[in-house]
Amino acid sequence: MTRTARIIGAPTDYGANRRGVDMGPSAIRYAGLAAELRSAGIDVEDAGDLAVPLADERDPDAVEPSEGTAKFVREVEEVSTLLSDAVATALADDVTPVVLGGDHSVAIGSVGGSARDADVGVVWFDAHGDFNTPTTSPSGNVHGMPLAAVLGVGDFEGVEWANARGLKPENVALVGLRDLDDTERTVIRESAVTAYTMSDVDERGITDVVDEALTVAGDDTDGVHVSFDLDWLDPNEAPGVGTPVRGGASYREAHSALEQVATSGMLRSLELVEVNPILDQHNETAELATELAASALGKRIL
Ligand code: 4U7
Ligand code: MN
Ligand code: MN
Ligand code: MN
Repeated sequence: MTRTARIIGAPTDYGANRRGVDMGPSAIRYAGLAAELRSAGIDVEDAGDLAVPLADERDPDAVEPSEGTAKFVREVEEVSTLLSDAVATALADDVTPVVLGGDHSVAIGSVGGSARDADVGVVWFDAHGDFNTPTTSPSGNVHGMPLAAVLGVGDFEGVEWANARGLKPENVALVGLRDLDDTERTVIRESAVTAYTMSDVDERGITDVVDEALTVAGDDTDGVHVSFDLDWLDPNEAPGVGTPVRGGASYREAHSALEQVATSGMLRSLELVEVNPILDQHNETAELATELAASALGKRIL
């Protein structure tokens, strides 16, 4: 059966520390996402972009981080609610949501929508843990908090718009970590999520790690949401991201990981986040995002 992908743009940067990721959906479409997916034999619908509150005048540095702050949390809530509905609607229409960020705070909406009426697991490809809470965050930026938000950790306990109904920490796997904040590290250790660092990838190889991550996410669930932060890749491969960290996944490791996702047959929803066209070189990070989406959705060479 041919899979139909529905592209949903979430052009927001309210969760990030710098402007630019709001142009991600546009850059990824310009890089040819729909054509790339169609040439891989996938049917494509484009739902356009969510109506994100206008941000042209805002200055992230104007909001001082203080303990317990989540910057622009009202705007993040608004976008999350819109996105959660769009993702849940796509799934009800029997198509695969492909969400284009936007900063990683959009995961609150996409995971929320994916896990609204089903038990869902999550594989989180990222240099970062995204497990801060307003209390532990050194920055106050919500893109460093979405996993804690959907799991209801700390300040997020009982926050209905943020918590994902059908998601348990036992079904969350983080892959490729290499930059955690001190308190965030402790919270991850104490949580029931499974976390693999880049050292695990070095020692065991990407295939073994992703295989185990998919087993964790797929254990007794109806499907898997893949949240893909482009900063998971090494900055040499993906320069157009807001918070680059050296020592990331290679081009081949990234394709291989997402080909494994496709082969598993468990992919329920996908998101590609944190592409920042302002920092990119010749749109190559957006092009990479289009290629990787095709791999995740089942593109085959032969
Ligand atoms: B991304 C950070 F302090 N941990 O919380 C924070 F280092 O979605 C970075 O993974 C978060 O890109 C990065 O602000 C968020 C920081
Ligand atoms: Mn992230
Ligand atoms: Mn990241
Ligand atoms: Mn980032």
